[in-house]
Amino acid sequence: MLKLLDYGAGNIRSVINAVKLLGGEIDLIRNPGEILVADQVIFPGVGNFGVVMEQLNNKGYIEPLLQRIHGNRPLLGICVALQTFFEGSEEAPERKGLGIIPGIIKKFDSEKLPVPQIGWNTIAFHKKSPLFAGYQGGKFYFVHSYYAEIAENNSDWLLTSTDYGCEFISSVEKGNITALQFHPEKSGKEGLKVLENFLTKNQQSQQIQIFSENNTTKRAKRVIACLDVRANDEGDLVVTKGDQYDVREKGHVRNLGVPVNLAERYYNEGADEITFLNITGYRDFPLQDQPMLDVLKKTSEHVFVPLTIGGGIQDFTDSEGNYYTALDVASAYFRAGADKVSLGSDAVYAVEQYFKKKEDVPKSSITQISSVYGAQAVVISVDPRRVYVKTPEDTHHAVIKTEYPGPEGEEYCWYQCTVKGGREGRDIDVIQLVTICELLGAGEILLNCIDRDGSNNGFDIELITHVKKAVTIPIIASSGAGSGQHFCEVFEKTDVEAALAAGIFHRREVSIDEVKRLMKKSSIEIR
Ligand code: 1PR
Repeated sequence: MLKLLDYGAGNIRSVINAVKLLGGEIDLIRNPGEILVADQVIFPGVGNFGVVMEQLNNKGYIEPLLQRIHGNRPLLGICVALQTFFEGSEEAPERKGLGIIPGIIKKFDSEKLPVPQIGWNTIAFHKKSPLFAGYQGGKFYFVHSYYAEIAENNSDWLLTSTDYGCEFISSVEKGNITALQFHPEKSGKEGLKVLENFLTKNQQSQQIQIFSENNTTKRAKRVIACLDVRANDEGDLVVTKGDQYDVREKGHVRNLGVPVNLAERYYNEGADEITFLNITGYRDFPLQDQPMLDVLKKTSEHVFVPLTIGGGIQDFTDSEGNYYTALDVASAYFRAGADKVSLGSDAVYAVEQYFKKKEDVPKSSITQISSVYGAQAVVISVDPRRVYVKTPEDTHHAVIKTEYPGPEGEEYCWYQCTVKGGREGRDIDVIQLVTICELLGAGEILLNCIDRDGSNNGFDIELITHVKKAVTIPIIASSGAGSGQHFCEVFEKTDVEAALAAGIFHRREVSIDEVKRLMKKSSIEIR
């Protein structure tokens, strides 16, 4: 019997769905004894090393896990599970790891590349493994800030390595025990093949090719499809799309499709990630009638790339006086199949609070969620709008000199952050927002631009360059894509890690496949 170690980790639904899709059966381990009786165990992992070790300890899982590993009984660890095999981690120096492999998990150097690593990367083999039978040399999805270092005293475990500013261990294996730093359940068909090999105990190790000639691996720029979701006037949940955030046409909410169906279409077309934005989430509390939770649950049955969900993630008291924290809302989304949550309005309020009263910082929703699920699970969706000024002295905000002057010939502008879907401008600029959110624990920025949204005029390169200089976390460029060439432009002119579009994909003006073909032609690395 195949069992999944359930200790409160983030998104375990995707692993369960992947196993089911592959025709397997999987049960949850809910008490320590079951760890030893299962034929095969999957040990999933998302989140903070310290929290994971604490949860394993509280549930009494550490001893049976060690017994299982020392007894060479089949086990597959995923992501932070690999890191727990080591003696400890810089992420939580006060907590001991399982100590099976010598070494301490280190943090990536953000001077070299954005941290966390979020995205698709290849692997270089150091030995053969049946787990990779049939591997075609494709990329896998990684999401982590910490890594295991290659050393002489762990070379007996080293299976593959990957480069991200340095060469790190991307998988380990000894006998029947394997652990992967990447997420096979989020790595499309290539990842599902690895899981299938584990399930079927595929023993064709002789078929494995060693793909990397010089052991240098390659990471891809991500192409993301975004689905703005809300109820239309008939009460149906639809994918909609605005022009500068106005989603109504002749008084009616535009209906561009059914969320689950569109997400599946984009997965099949090669999207590297799917983002759902519950655009009226700030006024309809997401846990009330749960429509977005259902969308996530259904989508994660067929879509095996990362899913991000945003909208309404904030502390909330319902009409019966029940109080929910932003962490409660985020946890419900993770359990439903989300890999990342995105915060819009609440991030702006957190930054306002930060400037008013710095001691409230640990209570911000960003900090709450990232301290449990890890920074990589917290995206900040920024909705900025240009405010033109004649000279930099006309504002206390960070300005840029623009090539696109304002209505009265103004040569400077600053980017004002908004809340409630662009309805309300606040006295916070985009640089204040992203730098403070990074400080509070955010792991990625989804950088929209109201002026460009739905315009088909291309990404706002000036805004992206401005923001990219201010933070070390990854940035997703968003708003304005009108052609495949606009993706090439944003990747060639800026260092963003990902670019997102909505309208052109929904209206079938350009397919994701076509975007990727153009990127490849322009020598931009794709998945
Ligand atoms: O404030 O935490 O409840 O989150 C609400 C979320 O909903 C925010 O992330 C906010 O960006 C989003 N949102 C709110 N209202 C709208 C609207 O359009 N009326 N959508 C909205 C924002 C922005 C994009 C869009 C790109 C690409 N959509 O993600 O998909 O601009 O569009 P394009 O390629 O067609 O140009 P909270």
